[in-house]
Amino acid sequence: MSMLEKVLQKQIPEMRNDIKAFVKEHGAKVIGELTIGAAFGGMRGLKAMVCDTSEVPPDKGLIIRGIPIAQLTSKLPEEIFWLLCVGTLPNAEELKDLQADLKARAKKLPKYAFDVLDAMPKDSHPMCQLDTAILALERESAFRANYTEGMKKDDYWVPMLEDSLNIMAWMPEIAAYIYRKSFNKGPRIPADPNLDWGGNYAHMLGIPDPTGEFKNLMRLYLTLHSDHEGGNVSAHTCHCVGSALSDAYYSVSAGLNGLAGPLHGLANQECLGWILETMEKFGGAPTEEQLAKYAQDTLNSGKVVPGYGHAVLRITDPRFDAFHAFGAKVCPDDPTYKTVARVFKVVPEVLKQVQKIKDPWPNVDAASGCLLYHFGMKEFSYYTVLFSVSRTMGMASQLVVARAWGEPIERPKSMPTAWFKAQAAK
Ligand code: HAX
Repeated sequence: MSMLEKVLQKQIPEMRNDIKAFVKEHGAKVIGELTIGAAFGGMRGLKAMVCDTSEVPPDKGLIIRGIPIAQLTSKLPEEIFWLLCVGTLPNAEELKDLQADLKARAKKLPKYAFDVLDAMPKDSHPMCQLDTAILALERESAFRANYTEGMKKDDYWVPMLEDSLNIMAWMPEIAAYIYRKSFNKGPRIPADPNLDWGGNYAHMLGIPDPTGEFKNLMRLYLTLHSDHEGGNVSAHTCHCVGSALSDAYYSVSAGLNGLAGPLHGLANQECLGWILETMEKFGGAPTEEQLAKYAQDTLNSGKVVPGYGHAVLRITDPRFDAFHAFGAKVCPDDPTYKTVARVFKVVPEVLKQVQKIKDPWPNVDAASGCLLYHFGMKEFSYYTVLFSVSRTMGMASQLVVARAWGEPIERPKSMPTAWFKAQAAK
């Protein structure tokens, strides 16, 4: 048994009993109110879901198990996965055990995953390819096999962890293959057994990396995107599908389909596109005045300025700050990075003039693209796949935790518009 499973085995019964007792005692307490605006407004602000892996206070940004993301930027993504699942960071021995487990699992990636990808048109969107490959691997699900045999409810989390770890272990090789295949980068690059999870993904992508900074960028990228509480589209979708006891392959693939939307994960591909558009229009890094005008023109044409705004945050996203700082260290003179830094100076002021925009500040997607571009990863349509590899950690850990405490099937009540109108008339 892996050290991760052992630690969880110890802590889960207590967590389960604690939640059960809490709900039994306080289940009838009222903790909020529901407005018509929230019902018609994407359920904004409705505190009706439980997520213990991370939280996102609007004025602080991402906090993973009590630790602000700004304090986690030097950690490896595997350490973050452990933190998400367990609630504390792993010690050196535990980290080593998790890394060895992921490497052993990676070797068992079924080859038919590549056959499925090879059968798809080369120009299928990389996100569609990724989601399809993960879904195809559902055949391997330990959860489904155990459920069919009649496993006890208290044990659901064990095969859910098993499936989640396999998806985590297989994700980098599948994602790297999609990159190399879709963009004619040459044959698949075998894993390097000496590298960590994130470093190995960077290695298998095959981006030239003489300084090792691309590997560092990937580690940072995977850490920063790992989780963002439970209500965002991908986390919520994964969670909802999982609540029907669909296994991790079904659930993660479903969550990734949500991440592929332009208002969610796809924004990072759109964001760099917007930056490059400005550079093309003005023949290099635009001035602050030119950028302000371009942002205004974007708004006037009815489009959003990608990389800015957030459904929950009301500050500059600390994950943006982390990328910004990485760029300042590694490529301060890169014209695309310079443009991103300049946009950060002027765009919030432009967006502040639009009353309806609640958050004029940059989100995580505003800076990541220019760093990828700097290292030569110029295929925008691939960027959300990087996000997906990372967000798998959040979705998978949330699935394990939900099965651990026995969360029931999700089933909010919907009502017709006429019912809401009748309530308003009362
Ligand atoms: N540019 C122009 N208009 C914007 C805007 C922006 N950057 N951000 C918000 N608005 C508009 C909204 O479109 C909305 O207009 P309508 O009422 O006409 O539809 C209005 O302002 C109110 O929106 P809000 O309440 O401030 O924000 P929402 O919670 O509705 O939406 C979004 C949050 C992130 C979707 C939004 O800010 C947006 O579209 N931003 C640009 C796209 C983007 O960067 N997405 C990535 C977000 C991070 C993420 O999840 N990554 O996965």
